[in-house]
Amino acid sequence: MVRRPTSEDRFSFGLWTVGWPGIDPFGAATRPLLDPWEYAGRLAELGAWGITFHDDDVFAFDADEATRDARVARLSAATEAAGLVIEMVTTNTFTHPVFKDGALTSNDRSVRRFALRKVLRAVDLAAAVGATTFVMWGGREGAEYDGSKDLLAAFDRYREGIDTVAGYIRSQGYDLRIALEPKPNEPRGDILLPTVGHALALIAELEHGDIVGLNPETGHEQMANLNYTHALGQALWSGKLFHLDLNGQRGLKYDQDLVFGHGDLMSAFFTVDLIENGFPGHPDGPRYTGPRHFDYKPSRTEHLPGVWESAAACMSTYILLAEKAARYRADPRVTEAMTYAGVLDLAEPTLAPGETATDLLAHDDGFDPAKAAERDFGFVRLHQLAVEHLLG
Ligand SMILES: [Mn+2]
Repeated sequence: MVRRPTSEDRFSFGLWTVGWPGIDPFGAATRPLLDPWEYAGRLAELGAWGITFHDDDVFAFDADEATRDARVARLSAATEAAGLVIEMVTTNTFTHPVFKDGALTSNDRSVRRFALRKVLRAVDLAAAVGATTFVMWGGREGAEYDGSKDLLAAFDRYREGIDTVAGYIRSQGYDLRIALEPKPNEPRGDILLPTVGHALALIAELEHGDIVGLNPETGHEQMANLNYTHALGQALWSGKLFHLDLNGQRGLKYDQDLVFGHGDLMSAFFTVDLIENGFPGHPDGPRYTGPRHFDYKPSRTEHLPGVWESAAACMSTYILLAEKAARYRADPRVTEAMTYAGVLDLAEPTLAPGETATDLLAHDDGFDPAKAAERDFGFVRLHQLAVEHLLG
């Protein structure tokens, strides 16, 4: 029996997740689309703590001011009544045909100016509803054809766009941080900022980079054949893990957005282990303190019961993995295997205090490569212990 999630778990869901009616490039909707406020009560009943949304999840792209305000007010009231928080808001700069060549990096300057206005208005909305993270996913920033984009200018415009938004957040005094969401492809053939590493490199070039971090998504890294837990590790190491999108992906194919753990379960185990327990051997090391946010899609084979079933499954799987990861870390056999493997030795600096490269070159410490090469690391035994905890 899995324990019921509580607000302490800080589980949150995008409205577009449970609210996806099943439209895909080949098929029409398989479920009804509910109003955004109808999802809040149901998610709260399941034990969720928060919700997130794109501007256009709540009001239509071309909604007038009065409609926009009325719908946001209605959602805020429903959210508050359900005891949920709105922890993150983001902008839809990908659905409307105007964004077909991108938003902040469209070749058409008038589109870039319109997109920036739309993003800035969503920042105001985020602050108004009390969100503390503002996600920017540039799904249409990219190309199908290498000759169609001046890449130097595209990075300049991307930097200009993000810095303009970050500067605006700062000038308004909002308690908001931007989290960039990398993705390698889909909907564009190639998307700019395809991985966590690319996004970190762009952040380093920003004027207001201190309030810009990352929102890495499980499936997005795995679509690039990369290790999601490693991506989280480097983002944490860089002080840039601001938010998370947890879901499931099975290998190199379209973005599946499966229930968390319904893809690479072993990888999900180590993802939860890192989030819940931090880096081994670093009790005071950097930790993720944000929401446990799910960005998945209930499969289009499911009708409404399956929607709620799948949302509950994301949370149950997370809880089960967290319990197993805690037992893994507490197991003396794991400590012994980690010690044998040298996992905890990596924290010791390679040079001694005050030692320079010249000192290192001058000093013969009698190291015998042939002898050192005989070392057995025992990584397989350590991993098998993880497998046994995961299975048992
Ligand atoms: Mn996705």
